[in-house]
Amino acid sequence: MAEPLNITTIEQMEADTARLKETACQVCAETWEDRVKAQTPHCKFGEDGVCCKNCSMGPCRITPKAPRGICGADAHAIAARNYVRTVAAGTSAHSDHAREILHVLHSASRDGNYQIRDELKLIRLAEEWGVPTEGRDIYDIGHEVAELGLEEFGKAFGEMRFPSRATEERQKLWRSEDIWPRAIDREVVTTMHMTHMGNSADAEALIRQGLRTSISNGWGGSMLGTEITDILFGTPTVWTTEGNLGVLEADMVNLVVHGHDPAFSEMLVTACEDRELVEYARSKGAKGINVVGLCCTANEIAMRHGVRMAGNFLQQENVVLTGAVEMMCVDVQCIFPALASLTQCFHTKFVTSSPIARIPGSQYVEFKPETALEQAKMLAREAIDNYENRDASKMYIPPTKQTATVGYPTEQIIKHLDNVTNSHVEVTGSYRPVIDAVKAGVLRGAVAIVGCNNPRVRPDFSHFEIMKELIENDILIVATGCAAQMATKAGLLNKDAKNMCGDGLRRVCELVDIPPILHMGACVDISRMMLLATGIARDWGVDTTQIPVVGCAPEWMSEKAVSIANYVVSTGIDVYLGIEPQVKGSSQMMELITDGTRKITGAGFIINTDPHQLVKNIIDGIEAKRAALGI
Ligand code: XCC
Ligand code: SF4
Repeated sequence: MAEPLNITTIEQMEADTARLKETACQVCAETWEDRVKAQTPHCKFGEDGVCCKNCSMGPCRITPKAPRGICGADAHAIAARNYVRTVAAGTSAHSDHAREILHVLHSASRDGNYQIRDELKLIRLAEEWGVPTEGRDIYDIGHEVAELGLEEFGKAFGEMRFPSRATEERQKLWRSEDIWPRAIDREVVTTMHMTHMGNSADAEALIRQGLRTSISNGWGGSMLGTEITDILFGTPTVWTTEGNLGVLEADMVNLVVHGHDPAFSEMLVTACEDRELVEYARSKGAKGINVVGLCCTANEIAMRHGVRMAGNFLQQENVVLTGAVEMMCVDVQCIFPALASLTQCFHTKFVTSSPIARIPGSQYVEFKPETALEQAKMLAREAIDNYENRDASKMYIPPTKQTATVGYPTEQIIKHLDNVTNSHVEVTGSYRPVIDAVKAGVLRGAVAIVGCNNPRVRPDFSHFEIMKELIENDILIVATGCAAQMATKAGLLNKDAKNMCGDGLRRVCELVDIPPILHMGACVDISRMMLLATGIARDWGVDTTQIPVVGCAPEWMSEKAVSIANYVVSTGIDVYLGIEPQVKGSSQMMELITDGTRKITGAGFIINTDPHQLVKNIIDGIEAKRAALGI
């Protein structure tokens, strides 16, 4: 047996939360735990997806006595319409984030606030899109690429570009099934139109539109978000960092960034490195400025700067409850409006920055690329000024933290594989070594574990159990979003975690010098996973649906997650869900999301709310894929 490992258990994390809950009581603040109680039991109609309020004749709710809404829509139509609207909302969120980043690229200049950091990646994308590069200024190329990227949202004719990065088989299938997206905004609008009162009532037609909309996200908005972010801020590299509440420092100015769009957080990181500001913090009695991240913004800056991560989604209130945060700066998505009243119980300043996420009770500083650095410095100064307002009687920082190795985009994975095989030049730049390990059975397969945490289940528990069991069974994990941060908090991104693995995976970790769970980034970076799966399938000579690779969202909660799950299924990859989608009131919808999509894309959802059962389902699924490949 391997030596005992330094792992933070769920019980330890819960003990920290319980201790911080005492502070909440002391300052008379409520937290999500209280609101969960107040909201329980949840509305059954909403849970089952059979409440419609798409017109003012309703709301209509489906019961055995009233099987149709006033217009005659049945449970299947209503559940399907609600569901694909969720896909459209999730697609909007990721894609609008990408649009913002494209505008930042469009305004980037040599002497401006934002520069182009990865010129090679820009050139490669320009060539892919037929943008001339010879003898041109890199900023001219960047601006033209940004314009073309922005056209992906609303072009009047034609279709989207990135889906042609998929395997030949996928592309053919997306065409024959007529789900190749035309433009991002167009698919979202079509979905909203189809679900307007008096339009589609056919659940299957709606599901198909949901798939097409989701592809415009995964092979569109999200992929643009990832590519352009890499071009602007650099393609991530491997960093050793730390995660969990213990990254907050008692004797430093703590500035927390939270959200998703790295344009804001990158600038805050830069501002806080400013020597003058660091000196200013010292003059106020602090040892320096400590920038830490929450949610996906944390993933973005951890992978590019090694910035430490304070935690994932359900940890956002805990961070404030330490009483040690001078300022929390947020951009978009996954921000609890509750932070406004909670921060008011402390000295913490709560700064919102985007017209997309306006929260009453926050200090609103609209963030603009032209004035970004100036604004970031102004905020950092304000955070420093706030240091002296701390109230020691309300302060407690749990010391819990773990070391983590993060930053494995596909480029880094390939690089690590090349290091292993650098004696055989012919395999450089390919996934052959992984494929060989999978074929030999040293690795059984891979699982992408993604998504949020969710109080519908014991938070982080499902992630932990599933990750542990998979690596014990020689299944490699790639992770993004709050799932990746759960792994960080637990210590599973530490290279020593190889000692928890089965013999095969442990050998691979040693040989390639990686942890058994590869941190691939934020939620938009699930597009990286699609390209990883595509690269593996190509080098294998099969389609993405055939390789022993699956997706898993054990504790998902957001609309983005529903859009993601749909584009992963569209890519032919099964998705294992630990939380039920809200369609249970329609037998037809349950059939469509689990088996119906299988007939269209070759993949579907497997749903199980018991994490131990779910992990068995995953292993069975991977073994079935192996058997079908004859390995
Ligand atoms: Fe949000 Fe991306 Fe979910 Fe975390 S994982 S709670 S969406 S921060 Ni995407
Ligand atoms: Fe009711 Fe139909 Fe209106 Fe929905 S669209 S609220 S089911 S009448």
